[in-house]
Amino acid sequence: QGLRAYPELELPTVDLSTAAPTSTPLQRAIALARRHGPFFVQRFHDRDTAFASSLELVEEISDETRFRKGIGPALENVRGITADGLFTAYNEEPNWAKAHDILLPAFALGSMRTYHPTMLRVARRLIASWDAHLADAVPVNVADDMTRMTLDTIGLSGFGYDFESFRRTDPHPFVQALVRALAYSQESLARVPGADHSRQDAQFRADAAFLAEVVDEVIGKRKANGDTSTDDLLGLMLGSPHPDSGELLDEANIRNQVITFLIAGHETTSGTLSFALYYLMKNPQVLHLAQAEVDALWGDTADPEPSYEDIGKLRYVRQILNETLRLWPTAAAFLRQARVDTVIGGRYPIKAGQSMVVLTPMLHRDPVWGDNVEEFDPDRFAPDAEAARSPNAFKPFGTGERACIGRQFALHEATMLLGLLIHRYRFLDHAGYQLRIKETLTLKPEGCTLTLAPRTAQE
Ligand code: MNH
Repeated sequence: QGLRAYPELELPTVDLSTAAPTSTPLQRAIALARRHGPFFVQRFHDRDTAFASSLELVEEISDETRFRKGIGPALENVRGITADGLFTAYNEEPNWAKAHDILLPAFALGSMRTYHPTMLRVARRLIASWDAHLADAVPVNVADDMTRMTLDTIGLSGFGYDFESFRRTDPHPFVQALVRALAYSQESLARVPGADHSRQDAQFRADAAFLAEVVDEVIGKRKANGDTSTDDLLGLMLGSPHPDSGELLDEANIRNQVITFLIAGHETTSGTLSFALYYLMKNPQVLHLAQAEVDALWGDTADPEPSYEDIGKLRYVRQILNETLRLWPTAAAFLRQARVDTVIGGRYPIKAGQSMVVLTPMLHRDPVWGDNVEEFDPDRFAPDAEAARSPNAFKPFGTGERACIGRQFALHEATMLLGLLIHRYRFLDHAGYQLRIKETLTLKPEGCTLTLAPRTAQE
C-alpha cells in the first residue's frame, strides 16, 4: 500500500495529509463515502487506502476464491499485543489453521449450552447492580456496565477467571490498558512522518506487557489448580491436540490466543448491547413488541430462569440485535486482499496483493436496504425479508473463513441479557441523550446513561 496504490482505478481520491487530526476516523470515512460514493481512495502521506461499500462491490470482494482477509496497518498495530492470535494472524501463519481447528468445536452452536449457566450468572450480576441503581434513582452508564458484563462473561466462561468487574468503581486495569492499546493502534495510523511519538510508544509497550502479565496469571491459575478438563477455551488450548497432527498449541501462542479472546470476546459485544439499549430507549414501539415477546415466554415471574432453549425463542430480540449491528456494526471495517488479478464491478481492475477496506456501516446503508436506511426497524430481519436479500448485504461479523468465530457466543450472550433487561425494566431517557460515537478501533455510544423504572402491568 504505497503512494498511488491504485493508479489504474481512477477512483475519487481524498488527500487527508494536511487535514486536522480526528479521533473519529471511521465516521470521517463514512462522511467521505457519502460524498464521494461507494469506492474511493483516502490518501494520508505515503499511505493510500481504498474504501469499498456498495453491495455490488462487496458481492465480489466476498468471493473467497479471489479475495481473502488482509492484515492492514490497524491490525499490524494490534499485532503488537496479539501477534499470531486468531484475529491478527497472517493467513499463511501455521498457527492460524492450527488454532482454528482446535478451537472451532468450542464455538459451535451446541457449545453455547456449556456457557449458558455462566452467562446467566454474570447477567444476574448486572441485574443486581441495576436494581441497586433503580432503588437509589441513580442513572446507569450503559457502555461501562455492558463492558463489565461482557468482560466477566468471557473471563469466566472462556478461562474460569473472574474479573469481578461489578465490584469495582473504575474499569478493571486490564480494560484500561486494553482501551489505551486499541486507541494507540488507531491513533498511530494518523502519524505525520517525522513526529516524535516515543512517549506513546513506551506506554503501548507497557500496556502490552501488562496485558500479557494478566493473561499469564489467568493461565497460571488454571495450571496450578490441576484442572485438566477441556470444556472451555483454555482447557481446549492446554489439553486438546490438533485433530490431524496431534500437536498442542505452544505456550507463546496460547498466551496470544487468550489475549485475543479477552479482547475480541468483550469489546464488540459490549458496544452492540450498548447501541441496542440506546435504540430501545429511543424507539418505544420496538420496545413494546420486545416486551410482548419476553412476557409471552416468562410471564410476570419476577426472576425468570431462562433455559438454553429459551434464547433461541427470542426471535424479535435477536432481530433488534441484528438491526443494531446493521446501523452500527461495532467492528466497522475489515480488509480484503486480492489473491489474483481480477476485475470487480465490471470495471475496476484489481491486482493480486492489492487490498480494500469494506466500510461495513455504508454497506449496511446500501439502497438494497430501502430508502429509509437510517431508520431503526427490526422488521428488516423478519425471516421473509432476510430470505429475499443477498447474504452479502449484512456483514457485521466479516466474511469467509476468517469471519468471526465468536458470533454464536456473542449472540447467545447478548440475546439473553437484552431479553432479561427488557423483561425487568423500563428505560428512561432522562437526559435526552444524543448519540455520539466513540472510536477505539471498535465503536461505542459515548456518555449514554439511562434511568431505570420497574415494569408495571401497563408498561
Ligand atoms: Mn469477532 C473476527 C466482529 C464477537 C472472536 N469478529 C471478527 C471479525 C469481525 C468480528 C468483523 C472479522 C475481522 C476481519 O475480517 O478482520 N465479533 C464481531 C462482532 C462481535 C464479535 C461485531 C459481537 C457482536 N468475536 C466476538 C466474540 C468472540 C470473537 C464474542 C470470542 C468469544 N472474532 C473473534 C475471533 C476472530 C473474530 C477470534 C478472528 C477469527 C479468525 O480470523 O480466525
